[in-house]
Amino acid sequence: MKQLLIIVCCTLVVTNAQFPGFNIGPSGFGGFSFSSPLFNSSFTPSNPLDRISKLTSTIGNAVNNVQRNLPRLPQLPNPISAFSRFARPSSSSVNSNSNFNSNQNSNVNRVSSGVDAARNAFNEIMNRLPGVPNFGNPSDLFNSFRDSMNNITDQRAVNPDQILNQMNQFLPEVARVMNNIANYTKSAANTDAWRNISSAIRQQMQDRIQSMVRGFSNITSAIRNVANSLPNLVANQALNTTLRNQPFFFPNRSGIVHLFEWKFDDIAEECEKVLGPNRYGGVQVSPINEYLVSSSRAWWERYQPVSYEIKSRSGTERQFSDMVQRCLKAGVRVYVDVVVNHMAAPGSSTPLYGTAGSTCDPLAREFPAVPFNASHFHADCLIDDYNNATNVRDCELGSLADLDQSNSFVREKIVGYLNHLIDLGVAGFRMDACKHMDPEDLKIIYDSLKPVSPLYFYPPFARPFIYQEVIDLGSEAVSAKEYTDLGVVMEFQWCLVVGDIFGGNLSAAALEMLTKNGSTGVLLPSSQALVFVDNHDNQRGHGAGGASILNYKQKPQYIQAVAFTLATDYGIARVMSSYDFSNSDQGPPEDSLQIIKSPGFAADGSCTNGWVCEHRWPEIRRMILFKNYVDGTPLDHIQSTNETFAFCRGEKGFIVFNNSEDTITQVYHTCLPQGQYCDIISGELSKGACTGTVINVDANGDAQITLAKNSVVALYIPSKVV
Ligand code: LAG
Ligand code: CA
Repeated sequence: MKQLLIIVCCTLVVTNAQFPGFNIGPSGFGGFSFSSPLFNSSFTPSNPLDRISKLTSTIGNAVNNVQRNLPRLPQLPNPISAFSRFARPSSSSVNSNSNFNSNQNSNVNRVSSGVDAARNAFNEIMNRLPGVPNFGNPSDLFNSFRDSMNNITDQRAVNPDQILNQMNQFLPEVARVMNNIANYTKSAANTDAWRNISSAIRQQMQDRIQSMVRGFSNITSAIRNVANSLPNLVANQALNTTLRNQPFFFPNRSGIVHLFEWKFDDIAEECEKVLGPNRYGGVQVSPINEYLVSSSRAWWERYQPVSYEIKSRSGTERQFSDMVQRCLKAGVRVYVDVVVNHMAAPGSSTPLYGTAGSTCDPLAREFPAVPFNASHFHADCLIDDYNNATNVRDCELGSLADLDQSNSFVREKIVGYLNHLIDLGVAGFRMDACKHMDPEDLKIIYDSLKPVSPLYFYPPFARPFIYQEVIDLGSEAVSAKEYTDLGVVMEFQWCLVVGDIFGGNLSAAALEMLTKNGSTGVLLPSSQALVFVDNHDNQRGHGAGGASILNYKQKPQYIQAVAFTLATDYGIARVMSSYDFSNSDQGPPEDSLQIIKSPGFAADGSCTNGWVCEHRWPEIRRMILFKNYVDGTPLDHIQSTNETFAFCRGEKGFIVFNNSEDTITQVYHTCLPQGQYCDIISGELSKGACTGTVINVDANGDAQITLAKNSVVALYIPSKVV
């Protein structure tokens, strides 16, 4: 684990060049910083690799110095005049001109050859990454580095320790070069002698400075390439992500909140104020690429793509990228809803317009902003037979133009879009409409994706998290099982069963099938399943599930269902966060210009302006804390009747449900140490006092509990009053 973090850190440092704003090269210089709490905390002083962290910050400082001293140079047509403009009288200009000239000349020589050397070296490394050599002479460093790679054919044979040792050796060299450059630019900025040098030397300098600038820019991209190639090296060393089932939650966090239709700026703030502090694991955003502007601005316009430009009712690419970084800083991962089965459907007029202003003609299959044309789509036919997999996959879902994912250009465009999102720091994807795409094609697409970048605190070489929408209630030609080798699959039976149980149509005892042990043979394997009470479709009668599905409108039942989903040990949990709706097409709250309204917040933390914000409901956010706390404990001591269902999570937590219309009092075994516990559904422990129901657990771990109709009581160690 330690090694893992270290690789993350070093790569993080070396590749900080990827952060927006840092851009060395002819277009100018921006901010550059290495600070990161994770980075700092990952090194212990006794660690021999501590040195790497020090060196990398030395390099960072040097680069900062270079930037500080050279700020405007590349933007001006004549670098020499830029230099003289920078030149300020200083005591150092007492040097005689000739001395100064020859000193500076040799400085420039040294620097530009240093830059060239570093650039070449980085390019070499990039071509062939670290092996296992010993370096003697620093000047042979980079070559040895490359040569040592020649014999390595099996990635699994690569030893990360040795690679880190090499880092230890090559970073000083980089630091040295960068420091030289920094010193040089400092002296250049502090003297006015530049004005006096001969025109011949000026010319030479101009050339060299330009080559230096080019060198910088090459180094930057080479470093970036090194970092991007690094993930191919030690695959599988740390964490097996080949099943793409790791959501990459930060420690002691879990649960993905779908902030349906939210704007990026609002999501960023929500990450900082609510999701981070309440220890949610991640946030799912609604489709962010350009889609159809529908006349009614229905929510479902997001499922009619027009291009892969990131511009939606939620905001621009810039806003999205800022949001990802702010959420990451708050410890919250970001997942994007990705629609690539189809493009927009024909409408009543032509052309149709997208949210970025692009036009398209879906009937003619023309989407010039991608560009897609008729050759990239399946032949025209409507899906009309769910017992026929080919019909389901190669025909149109409700006349949405059906992309042909076996076409290499189509794949390339999809992979390009997803890789771009990875570059922006996302942890993974909700893949829309997977039932309607061939798993073989999806496999090729997923296999072509880059690893998530260590720059954003992912383990090295990890594959993105993928959760696929395959609505399988057991009766169709396409089954969810066809997709579980590719990534996680949404378990839609969950919505149905949990809805029927808490809706009062099924015995509470049936909850057992929603535990890891009880689910075998009934549900998908727990490690490949994502579960939720409702999603943006079935909460409003779209998709499947009909009247069984619970949503925020049935509050007590809904809270029970969500509490159960978060308390059990099955699957990865997602929490729906809605806006209030009265008809099933209705889009998000908007103003008179059709701009989505930001949520407002009442004093008690609940949302206003038409937003429901289930994720802020105290019962739900406290259950996230419960979930995190009991993570890894066994689910046992199941106690069930037709109306009630209770279980322990190790000796850390206990929960009990009553799905009947009657009040029930009963004694339960809680597995908890003796004491008084605050029920975290009805209240919480605040300054040592419980604002809700207090439950007495006796010396045997038993407690008499009275449950109101359709209610749940949850206790855990942190809610112990005394
Ligand atoms: C999904 N998963 O497989 C999404 O979760 C779901 O929200 C999408 O349907 C669907 N697949 C396609 O991505 C949604 C609405 C549909 C809507 C569609 C496209 O549930 O009702 O269809 O997005 O916008 C709409 C109209 C249809 C019409 C269609 C084409 O509602 O009546 O046939 O557009 O014009
Ligand atoms: Ca299809």
